Amino acid sequence: MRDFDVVIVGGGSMGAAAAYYLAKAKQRVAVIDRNTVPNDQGSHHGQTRMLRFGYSEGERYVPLVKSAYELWQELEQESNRTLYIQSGALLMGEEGSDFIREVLHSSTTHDLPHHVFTAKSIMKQWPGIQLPEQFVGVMDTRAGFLLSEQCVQAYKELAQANGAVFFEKEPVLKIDVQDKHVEVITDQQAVRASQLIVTAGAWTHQLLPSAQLPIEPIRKTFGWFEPTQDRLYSHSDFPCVVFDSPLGLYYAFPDYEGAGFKIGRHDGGQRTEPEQLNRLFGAFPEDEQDLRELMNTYVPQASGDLLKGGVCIYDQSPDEDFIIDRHPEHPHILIAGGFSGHGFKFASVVGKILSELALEQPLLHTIDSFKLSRFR
Ligand code: PYC
Repeated sequence: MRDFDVVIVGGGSMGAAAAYYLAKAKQRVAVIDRNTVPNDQGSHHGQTRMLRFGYSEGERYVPLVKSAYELWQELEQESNRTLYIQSGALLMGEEGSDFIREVLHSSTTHDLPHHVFTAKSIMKQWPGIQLPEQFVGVMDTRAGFLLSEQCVQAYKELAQANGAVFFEKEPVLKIDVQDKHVEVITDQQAVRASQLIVTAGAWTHQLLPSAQLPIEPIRKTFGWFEPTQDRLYSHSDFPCVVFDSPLGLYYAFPDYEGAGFKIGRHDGGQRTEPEQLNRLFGAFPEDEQDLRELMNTYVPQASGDLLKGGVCIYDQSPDEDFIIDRHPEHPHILIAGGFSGHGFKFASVVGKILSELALEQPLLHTIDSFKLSRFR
């Protein structure tokens, strides 16, 4: 049996980042994933993820986003890759809505650079957007998008360069918890470590039934569309956008490197388990219909041919806030999950915090509001 200081189950964005920080701290680290790292089976594939500062999910996330951003910048430098495109993000909704109020509250409380636009001024500045007059938009100027698979790849390569070992395509069959160590049995081997970190996204609750994690996997779809008018939605002229609309909560990305206009729906989706997930975009009529309806209403020239569709999976917590904590019965097991479809941007800082927890160092940020005890 091979021995490590820390074994990480789940080599997606959070796990790969944690592996990097721990390997850099001279820990002997193993990462085990049922798929390759990166892969297109979980929650980090599909080219892009948004990074927003004026946070609609709550002002308490803003200090975390700021740290995450700095750590992504460090990763860009160390990996010598472009990982972040500062396109800005235009967050739109009805004036006075909870969504807009929360974005403004985050922006003003934390003194974030932002501009408020009326519907009319948005349509003038970005002719690809069509809005009813009761809408406003908050432009989060430092926001943008991360190249998600490349971020995971960069963390993996740097973790490996610092000695971390990645066991890919090795499903975990059993986690055997002892007082002072944990054994992880895969379909190929057993590894032992004094600490275990589980960052397995929509598989996390299955891997740790004793933690009774209130995580629900949700099927989500997104698609890339060919705009009917050239350059209207190109990343050099068009920001990331979020629509908090009567049709639902939608996010979209400008056309980057000719991939097309990418759009997905944040609310809704089907409750599933990863084994039952229908990974075929178009398996349900609403996969494309929902996206078309939003585009036809608010970004009509984006709604050209479907270039590509994708399916991913959210690991949803009941309050859509993260779960970052020690296992309630086994303090040598750390859990990070329940990222509820808005976690990717935080992977850098979550990886750092997981490494600090494992090393019993002071934490960069308090994780009190992410504790499991809030559900009990
Ligand atoms: O949190 O910004 C976000 C996001 C975009 C797409 C899914 N989540």
